[in-house]
This record gives sequence, structure tokens and C-alpha cells, in this order.
Amino acid sequence: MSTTPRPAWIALGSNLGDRDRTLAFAVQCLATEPDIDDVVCSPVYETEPVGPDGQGPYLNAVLSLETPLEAPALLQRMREIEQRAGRDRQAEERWGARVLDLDLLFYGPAGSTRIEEPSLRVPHPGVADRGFVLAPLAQLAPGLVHPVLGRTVAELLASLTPHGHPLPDGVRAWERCLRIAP
Ligand code: A4P
Ligand code: MG
Repeated sequence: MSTTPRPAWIALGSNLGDRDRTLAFAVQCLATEPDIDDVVCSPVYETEPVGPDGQGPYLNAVLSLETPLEAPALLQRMREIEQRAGRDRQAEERWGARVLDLDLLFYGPAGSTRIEEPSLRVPHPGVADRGFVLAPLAQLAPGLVHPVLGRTVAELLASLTPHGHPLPDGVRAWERCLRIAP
């Protein structure tokens, strides 16, 4: 394990069960994990599902954290939290409804680390064209530069946003925010 803490940005999504409660559970789990510090949450958005028909809207958010864990070890912790929240991968179709999805968006100093393994791709390949990721991420880190595309999060979000609208189609602010219990 590395000893130098590094930043990471994680996307949270839920569209099955008590979505609010699941996101709050996930944030609290991450905030209380050993080797994970300085968790900061974005606002929450309700978003139209991208994927197969017949599933309900998602709640999406993004958080940033600091960790000495290497990216694969961090991903492993994320998988464990998905399981604790009741995610059943066997029962899911691709992009189908899920209790909790945690994706590692960016990792390393200024989000600059690039990883291309079958089990882990960083930056997450969906970052640049997903309004449900970019809207919350832009609230936390608008100036973060995508290390492959060379564009900031704010620029990527603007390219998905209809002229004069602050948010992409299908993305709306949710009334409650995520709080980390002391
Ligand atoms: N994997 C590789 N790289 C990563 C990474 N950076 N972070 C591997 C997380 N996992 C990564 O992931 C499948 C496999 O990808 C894992 O075994 C892991 O080793 P997954 O998260 O279980 O599957 P997935 O979520 O179906 O696929 P993917 O490609 O992560 O899709 P997305 O982008 O998460 O899309 N609509 C709305 N409105 N909101 C959503 O949150 N989410 C999805 C899923 C579809 N539609 C949505 C939403
Ligand atoms: Mg995913």
C-alpha cells in the first residue's frame, strides 16, 4: 500500500429501493472506512435512466476523498459497500436498475492517473458523456481536467447542456443533500 494520500472522485447512483437512504448509507460507509479521509459530497440530482426501458429515475451524486489506498484496493472497498447496500449483480442486466452503483471516476493528483485494465479503467469511460455524472462532479471540481480529453469538467458539462440551461436534459436538483454524521 502507498502511504501518500491521493484524491479520488467516486460517482454514486441508485434507482431501486429507498434511494435516499442507500446514498446516505454509502457515503457514511466510505466516510468511516479505514484509510479513507476528507470525504466531500456534491448535491444530489434526480436523473432520467440511461439504459433499458422500464426502470425508474436515479438519484446521483459524486464525492471526493483522500486515500493512501491504490486504485484497485479502493475499487474493492467500493464493491464491498455495494454488497452491504444489497446490490445483487447476478440479478441485473447491463445498465439495468440497481440498488447502488459506485464508479471510480478519477484518481491520483489532480485526477491525472490513467489505468487501462479490464477490471479497472480510470478515468471511468462514461465520464465525458454522462450528464448524471458531470452535473454533480461540476459542483465539486469544475476545473478538474480530464487527463485523456484535456477538457475541464465544466467544459464537458457545458457541451451537454442546452443553451441557456444550467443542467443537461433529464437532470434535476433533488431537494435533500447528503450529510456525513460526525
Ligand atoms: N470497472 C472498470 N472500470 C471501473 C471504474 N472506473 N469504476 C469494472 C467502477 N468499475 C469499473 O461495473 C462493471 C465492471 O466494470 C466491474 O466489474 C468493474 O470491475 P459496474 O459498475 O458493475 O457495471 P455498470 O454500472 O453496469 O457499468 P458501467 O460501465 O460502470 O456503467 P455506468 O456508467 O455506471 O452506467 N442512468 C442514470 N440516470 N444514472 C446512473 O447512475 N448508471 C448506469 C450504469 C446506467 N444508467 C444510468 C446510471
Ligand atoms: Mg457502474
